[in-house]
Amino acid sequence: MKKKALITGISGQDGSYLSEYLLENNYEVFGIIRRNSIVEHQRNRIEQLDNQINLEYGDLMDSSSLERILNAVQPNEIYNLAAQSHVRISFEIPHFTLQTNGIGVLNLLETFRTNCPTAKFYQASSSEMFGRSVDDDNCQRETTRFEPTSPYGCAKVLAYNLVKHYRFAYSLFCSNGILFNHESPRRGSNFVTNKVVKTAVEIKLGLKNKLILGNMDSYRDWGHSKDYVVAMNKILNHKEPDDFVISTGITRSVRDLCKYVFAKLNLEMDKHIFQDKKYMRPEELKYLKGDSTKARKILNWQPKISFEELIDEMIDHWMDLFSKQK
Ligand code: G4F
Repeated sequence: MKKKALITGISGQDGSYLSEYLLENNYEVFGIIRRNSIVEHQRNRIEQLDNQINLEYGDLMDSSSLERILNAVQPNEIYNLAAQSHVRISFEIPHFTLQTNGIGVLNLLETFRTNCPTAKFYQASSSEMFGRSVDDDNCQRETTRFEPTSPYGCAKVLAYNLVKHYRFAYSLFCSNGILFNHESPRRGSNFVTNKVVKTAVEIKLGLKNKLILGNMDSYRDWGHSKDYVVAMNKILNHKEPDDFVISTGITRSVRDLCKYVFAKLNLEMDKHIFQDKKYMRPEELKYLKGDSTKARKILNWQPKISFEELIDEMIDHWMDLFSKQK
């Protein structure tokens, strides 16, 4: 019998790569999508999988939909990837972010506990939970304290704690993957990597002249989403529920990212990049560098795609797309 995986947020970057990975590994894949007035927007990352996955309309804020779906599917594995995932926007819609990323997780945990308690539950926790906190060796790991610096980070800490609570209180298999930033050509183009790459390619092709950014001096540990979905599956197939940091261990500033992309495209940064307060955050998370030793040792996981390969793939993606359009 094939294992059944249920993915919330299946139409997002990670949901689409995870679906592909699970299908390759002989899973039956079910996904929850939210109603959207433009249907194509929800499906463009997963349309290549149209006949291979089962989609259901639902919402983390609608417990009746969760109950209907979990009850009918009886999944072996639940991956909760649904979220309001944009940190800066979480300052503008803090209530919605807390509801979806915090209470929404509680709704899903309760539905899981009461409808299919033998399933395994993965929660998409985030390095944003570390916020201001860095260990003495300049890394963040599973034992680093959480000091979130955004409504998004606060909500993710709530969800992380709920997941641990359900593990201990009800002996359920619930695990947190604490993922550092992970990108790909499927990343939303309002996140910094894809914004920089897409706009730089547009500048190269003469379609735009300016790239307007916020803070260029924050540091992030960027990996490839394709590598990180493998870790999600390994976390749920470990013998016991636990929490794991997933990261590359290499950190770079937004400025370094721009330097790499602009050099690759033979463009001068100073001529094209400008900063605007509107992209700055009321409080910035300045520095992320993950130590994923635990996942590397216990799960035998490691990232395979380098930063350079990741960014080159993103550049090629936009070059192909815009060149075709031209
Ligand atoms: O790409 P970002 O928006 O990602 P951020 O805020 O680190 O969050 C991402 O990673 C988290 C993991 O730690 C996830 F949990 C979360 O869901 C999301 O996937 O911003 C990265 C950095 C920030 O310091 C930001 O201030 O880039 C800086 N930045 C500078 N200019 C900008 C811009 N970010 C965006 N989105 N847009 C800009 O114009």
